[in-house]
Amino acid sequence: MPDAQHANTYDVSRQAMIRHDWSLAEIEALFALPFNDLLFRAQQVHRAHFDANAVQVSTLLSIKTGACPEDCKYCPQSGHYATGLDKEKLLEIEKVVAQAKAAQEAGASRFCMGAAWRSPREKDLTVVMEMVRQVKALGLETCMTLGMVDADQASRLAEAGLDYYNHNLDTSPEYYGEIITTRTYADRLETLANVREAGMKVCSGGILGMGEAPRDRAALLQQLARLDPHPESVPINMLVKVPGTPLEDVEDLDPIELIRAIAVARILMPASHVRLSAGREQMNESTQALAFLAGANSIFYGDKLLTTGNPQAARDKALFAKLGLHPERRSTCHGDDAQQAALETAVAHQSQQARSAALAYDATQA
Ligand code: SAM
Ligand code: DTB
Ligand code: SF4
Repeated sequence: MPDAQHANTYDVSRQAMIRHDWSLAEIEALFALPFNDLLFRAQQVHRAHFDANAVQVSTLLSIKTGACPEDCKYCPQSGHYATGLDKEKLLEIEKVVAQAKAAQEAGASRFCMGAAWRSPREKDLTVVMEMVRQVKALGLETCMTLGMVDADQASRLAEAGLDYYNHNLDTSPEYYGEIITTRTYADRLETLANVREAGMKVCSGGILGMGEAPRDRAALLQQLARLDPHPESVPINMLVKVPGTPLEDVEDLDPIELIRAIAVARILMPASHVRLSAGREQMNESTQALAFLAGANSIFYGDKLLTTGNPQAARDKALFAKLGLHPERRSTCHGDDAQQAALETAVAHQSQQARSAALAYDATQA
């Protein structure tokens, strides 16, 4: 971190790194760098903006599951595909708050609630607004992903205190039509503009490994970097191949390509949190470690994503301990230092136990 004397120069140079005009050729040139050069550059950018060993920790909950009218080819919750998923109506507020408390006690700082909707109906919006109020009252950051929202819906969610709204671009504009036909790329950009206009933080990213070309990955990141300001949170999902979805048999993406995409996302959006999102259960520890080295600094934590699995919390604690990572301090809710300190002490204690457990576990595998 800079000392006071250098603070101004440092801020100016940091600001200069924030660009929204990356050309596709420039982005493809980053992807084409020798791997070590790309990771070195991403680490430099990462360290100029973040504590390189801090990882923001969010927990997800599906508050309304399945029977979605949209036809996203990757999604187990689309009503267009037979995935055998148990459908659920909108959860009761008390159940959501109880899950949020459990997530907080386990060490999450943000609680993300997802609904399988094209967009929220009026009667649902009033319920989810109350969920936001009650989850926020626990001292957690709140995030929701409810499909498309218009300007009025976005401002009401913001009024309820919603911190982040997640809405992904998913892939490049060129490949998008191969994946979703029931809403357009322009619809998605409009929702993001409504969220930003309402004063909420934007969470937007995409999915890799859907059979897209390398150029599509570059074009997705270009679209995200064109958003001004950049999304505060950029989830990079690796496709979870769910039987029954049209993408169940798509060819696996080489993990090195995932790492390259994370490194390029870090370079293009230096001050954004880049989340190593869905797909971690299928990844080994080395791939995840490389993702953190490439600049990923956020994860979903907890045994479940929305409908599919995520690494067991105990395994993630062991991984953090092995890599010397720690949960990031909350960026909002200043004045809550006592609670944060208690959380960090609890996590440090658990980390110590997890480190011993990881060593013991590894010894049994040797
Ligand atoms: N229905 C809302 C929407 O689409 O905006 C919110 C929920 S939706 C499940 C949120 C995001 O999860 C999608 O935009 C997509 O990026 C991601 N997702 C869904 N299924 C996935 C899968 N099988 N693998 C990876 N990511 C997935
Ligand atoms: C995001 O980019 N990934 C999360 C969250 N935003 C809502 C969802 C991942 C879903 C993976 C498939 C599932 O569990 O249903
Ligand atoms: Fe519905 Fe969202 Fe799944 Fe698309 S990604 S089918 S909108 S739940």
